[in-house]
Amino acid sequence: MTSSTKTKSDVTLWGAGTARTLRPIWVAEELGLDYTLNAIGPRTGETQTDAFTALTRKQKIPFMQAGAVSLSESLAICRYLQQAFTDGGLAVSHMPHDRAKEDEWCCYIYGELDETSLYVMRRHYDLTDIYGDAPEAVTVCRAYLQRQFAVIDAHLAVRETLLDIGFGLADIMLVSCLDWAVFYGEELPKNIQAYKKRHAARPAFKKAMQINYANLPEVLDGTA
Ligand SMILES: N[C@@H](CCC(=O)N[C@@H](CS)C(=O)NCC(=O)O)C(=O)O
Repeated sequence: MTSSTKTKSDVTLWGAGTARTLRPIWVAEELGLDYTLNAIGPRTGETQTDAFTALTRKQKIPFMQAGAVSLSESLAICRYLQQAFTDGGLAVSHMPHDRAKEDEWCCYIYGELDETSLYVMRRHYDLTDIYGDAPEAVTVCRAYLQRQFAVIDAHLAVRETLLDIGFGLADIMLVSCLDWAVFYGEELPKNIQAYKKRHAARPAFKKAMQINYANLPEVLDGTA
């Protein structure tokens, strides 16, 4: 993954194939970074090897190393890249209130959409062989997700991006959850649909999708 037009970096990412691994790859592509990707997948055994466990005892992807910095957690990795490489295509929050607003959106999206709704659905709708079938929990999660979508849809009625400073980290968090929701059969409200269409046209998004789902062509061609 090297090119003369890319920003040199010592960033290495681990992980591909999920909405969470898409995030740091997308950020790296927006920033035009020259990075190395070890495209290990979830539930392949690759997160359980001795070598990967020595990097992170969590045995989770995504994971990142850059010099002496080692990070797990998709949001933390994205935040690090956004702050460490400020010359790319992402808005950077310098003012305390912008930074706090960005954190507010990122925490909301991560806590309410990803962890509380979509990941519970992943466990009890998608991965029932491992975590068990829980149709009632999935129904409640779907309703909860739509309540959060209504909040976001109202916010996006008069905006192109979540924050006034422009396209950035919070948008990457949100779009990654929108694709995930659609994949689980959820309808997106009108303003969110337009927002998703607008940002899915970004070249860095398209490239990140190709990289992240290289081993899952059914996700890319919509037949999954
Ligand atoms: N909060 C973490 C969650 C990471 C996570 O749970 N990753 C899953 C894949 S989406 C994983 O690595 N599971 C272990 C495995 O599948 O081997 C993040 O956002 O990075």
